[in-house]
Amino acid sequence: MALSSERRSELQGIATQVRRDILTMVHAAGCGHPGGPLGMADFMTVLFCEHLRLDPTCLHAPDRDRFILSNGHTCAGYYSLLAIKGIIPREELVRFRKFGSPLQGHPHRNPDLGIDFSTGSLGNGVSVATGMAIAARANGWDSQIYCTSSDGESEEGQIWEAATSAAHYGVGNLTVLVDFNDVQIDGHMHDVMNVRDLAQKYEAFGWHAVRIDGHDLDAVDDALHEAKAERYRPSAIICRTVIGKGVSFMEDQPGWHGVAPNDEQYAQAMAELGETAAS
Ligand SMILES: Cc1ncc(C[n+]2csc(CCOP(=O)(O)OP(=O)(O)O)c2C)c(N)n1
Repeated sequence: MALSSERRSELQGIATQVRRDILTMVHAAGCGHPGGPLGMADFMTVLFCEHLRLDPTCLHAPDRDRFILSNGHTCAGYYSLLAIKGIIPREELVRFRKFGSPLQGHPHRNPDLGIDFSTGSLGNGVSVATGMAIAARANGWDSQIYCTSSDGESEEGQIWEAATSAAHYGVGNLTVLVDFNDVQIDGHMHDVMNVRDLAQKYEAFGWHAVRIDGHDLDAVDDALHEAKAERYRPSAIICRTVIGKGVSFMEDQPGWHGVAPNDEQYAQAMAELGETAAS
């Protein structure tokens, strides 16, 4: 079950590629959200490349796994991974946020691109994912439903209505990965709105919940295996991350929540990532 050292270094290379794509897309668009997806790149890479059953061969299969990016503003990394999986043509990535592109600044549902739900208005994704999990079970499908959320999004009351329902209906096929970087749009969470221990909260709502280092590929992989083994409880994986991870001047800086790097910053960031990029 554990990642081999070869696979771990391949995944590290893919996560670096995702980070480079995020910067290239946001820089080309001149706007967007680089910080969040840079922090999520490691756990999203493990999810997409090791667990999520979504690729060009099963795109339209009703019983495939589903994915919802409930913190929709972090979509640059999501689109990069869809390209890495061969679902989105790579050349589309630089049209991110451009007029006419299917890759807008928040995900727009598109069955041909494997985008399972439109998000951006925070708070909705866990509810929709709960519905998908109930539907999959009712149809007898062996699908896992994955949904990301964030510490900032956890301020939304609807998250906790969904958490109540998911536990009530015992959807063991639902896994929520929460990006806990202690940052939201207006600053650090602990200054703006302290949501405290989200693992304890999910547990209190009847979920299986764990706290992990969201940059530790093995910890993410283990947590996803454990979540899949849960039959009757939904799972929450609280991933501790650093916003802007991988780019020295963006790390733990709330200012990089939603600003594009200028040419000089972009060059510096890409140089930093180049040192460890996949060949
Ligand atoms: C319902 C709703 N309210 C407000 C916003 C504006 N908004 C966009 S991102 C964001 C902060 C979300 O926090 P988090 O996801 O933790 O931010 P990050 O870690 O990506 O910086 C807010 C309030 C929104 N998209 N939807």
